[in-house]
Amino acid sequence: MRLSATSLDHVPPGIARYSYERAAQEIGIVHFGLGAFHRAHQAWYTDLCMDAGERGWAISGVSLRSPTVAEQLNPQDGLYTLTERSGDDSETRVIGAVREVLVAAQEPEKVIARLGSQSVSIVSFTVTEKGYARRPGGSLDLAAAEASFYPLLTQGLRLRREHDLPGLTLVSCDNLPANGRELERLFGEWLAERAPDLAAWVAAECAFPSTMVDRIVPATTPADIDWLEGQLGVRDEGAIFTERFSQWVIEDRFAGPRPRWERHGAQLVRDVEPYETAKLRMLNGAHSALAYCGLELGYEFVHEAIADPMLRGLVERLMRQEAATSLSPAPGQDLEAYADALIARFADPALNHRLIQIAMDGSQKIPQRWLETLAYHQRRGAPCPALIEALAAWLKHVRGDRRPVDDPMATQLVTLWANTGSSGIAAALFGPQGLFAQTWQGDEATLARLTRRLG
Ligand code: CS2
Repeated sequence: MRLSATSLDHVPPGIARYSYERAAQEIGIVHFGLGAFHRAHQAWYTDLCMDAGERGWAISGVSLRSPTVAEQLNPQDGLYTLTERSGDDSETRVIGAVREVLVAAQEPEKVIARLGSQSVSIVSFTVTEKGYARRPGGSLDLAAAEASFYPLLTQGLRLRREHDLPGLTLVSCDNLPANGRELERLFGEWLAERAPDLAAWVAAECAFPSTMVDRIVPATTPADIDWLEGQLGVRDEGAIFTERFSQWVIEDRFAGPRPRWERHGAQLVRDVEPYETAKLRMLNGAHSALAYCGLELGYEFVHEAIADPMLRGLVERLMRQEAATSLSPAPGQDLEAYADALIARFADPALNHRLIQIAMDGSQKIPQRWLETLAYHQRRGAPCPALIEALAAWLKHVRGDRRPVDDPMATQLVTLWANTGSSGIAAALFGPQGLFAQTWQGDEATLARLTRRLG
């Protein structure tokens, strides 16, 4: 039996669940990219808000093309469970916040109608780094944008303007520096090309807060789903497993109403930047290093890689001496304590977080995770041996001869490798004309050091 509104009675009473009347909640949020992360994070905070009595924040989730999430959740009336794991403990909650999942490729009109409906005031995004359609230097790739959320968002906003409805708050929840500003800039570039008549209205009526989101959410495995079925008595094809830790720092800049997420642990702040940069350079930077160096050494999971004394040393150095020293912390932000907490989170074996999951889309991730730190230290003439080691492991990974490379630039990188060989690849990417030179251009000695590591 599948989990659903009717089968919920079969779930043991000890399992926590929402207590509000779902059918009475209007849709207040449209979310692009209803993957595991959103369901473990924003949807959970929003569920807690409605549980505490707030109304009208049901979520309409949009998948651009893949029907997978719709097939998981729609037969379950949008219901799914979130299980927090730590050591041997686990705690499961049935989440009611998601009303429906729309597949944009199948029913674009419905998505546009949701965006244009009066009850909606927030559009949020977890479309991953590549969903923003940025070129390596940061400008908008119009062709890639065409295949992402940009056209739907434009049509939805146009509908609002035609009906004299207020604008929307567009909340980016992806791991990009200044993600709100970035979305605003990229969407502005898009509008200038494709809908210039809408640009002034968007600038006046919409808001783009930046947010820092943090929760480690490994991909659910069939074994997880089987285990949970044993606990629940019903099968949840949309089940999500995560850690206990969760953090959401949101810039207080909204165009209209919003849920009181801050009553359930989110932090509303004036400036997200110090938290966002610390998270990207320390947590995500360490994660990517563990992924490429760990895979090279034959590890499968984050907790295995961090237990290796050599990798542990590398990550300690990367976080404390290279990333943390490149940051300007906010008052009260303790980067040493942050590094300690990150090591403990990585070491938790309950998560089974696969390195290959993190290794995905490296070309979209490493500029903000590693290259900005390298650029900072290069200006000061300070070496970054841990980051160079990590970069070498990434270069070896994208050569493509060890395991499949899941990256929108995979073909380009494999071809570059074939053309330049190990003596030329570092310069092709990070030399004066390199593909990533706009973020970090290595000096000769550093590029030579990097090249030697490829041996
Ligand atoms: C990870 C992130 O897959 C990855 O690239 O580094 O998804 C990471 O787990 C989250 O940002 C944690 O908040």
